[in-house]
Amino acid sequence: MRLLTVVLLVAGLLAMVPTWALAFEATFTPSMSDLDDLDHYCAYTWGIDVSHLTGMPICDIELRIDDITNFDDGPNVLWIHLLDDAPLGVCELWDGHDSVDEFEGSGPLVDGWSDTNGSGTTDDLSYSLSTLGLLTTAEEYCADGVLAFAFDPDCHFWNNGATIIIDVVVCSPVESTTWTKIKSLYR
Ligand SMILES: [Ca+2]
Ligand SMILES: [Ca+2]
Ligand SMILES: [Ca+2]
Ligand SMILES: [Ca+2]
Repeated sequence: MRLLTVVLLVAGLLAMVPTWALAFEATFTPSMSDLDDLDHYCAYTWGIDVSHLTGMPICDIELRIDDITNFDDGPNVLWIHLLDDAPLGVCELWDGHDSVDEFEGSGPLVDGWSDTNGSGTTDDLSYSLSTLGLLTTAEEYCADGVLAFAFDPDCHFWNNGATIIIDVVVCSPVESTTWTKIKSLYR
């Protein structure tokens, strides 16, 4: 009777402890931190290894490009896409200085951004895939351990670096193992 009482008390106490969840950020930067200053003559893919995050709920994925500005005051556009796959790291491709979005149809468009405030003024770009409605697609893309972004600068964009931040949640397995642990204590 005493043993049963203790077991029930412990079980009751543990039932009051909520399953904990720990949120953290995984930050990725490319090997060429500024993506080679996004040269007009080129297009870029950036594949990142997210295999260590497999199975963890993703709250958001954010792409940032710091201090970006076009090299002159002429017409310009920076095409940005989300891709399912690309070689890991940064690949620089030749597009011959054209004005065509090199990755049209390859994956969802994140933005076709244009610098409208002149070459002397920089901007910090920030794209939340959750806000853009692309998080579910991104999670599907992450399932095989690789997520990628693509950039086609159709002008030349100085910048101070690109970053991808993935917000994930790690959940405690406490609830599923509680009863097993209690029983093992009294064997
Ligand atoms: Ca280009
Ligand atoms: Ca500018
Ligand atoms: Ca192009
Ligand atoms: Ca993938």
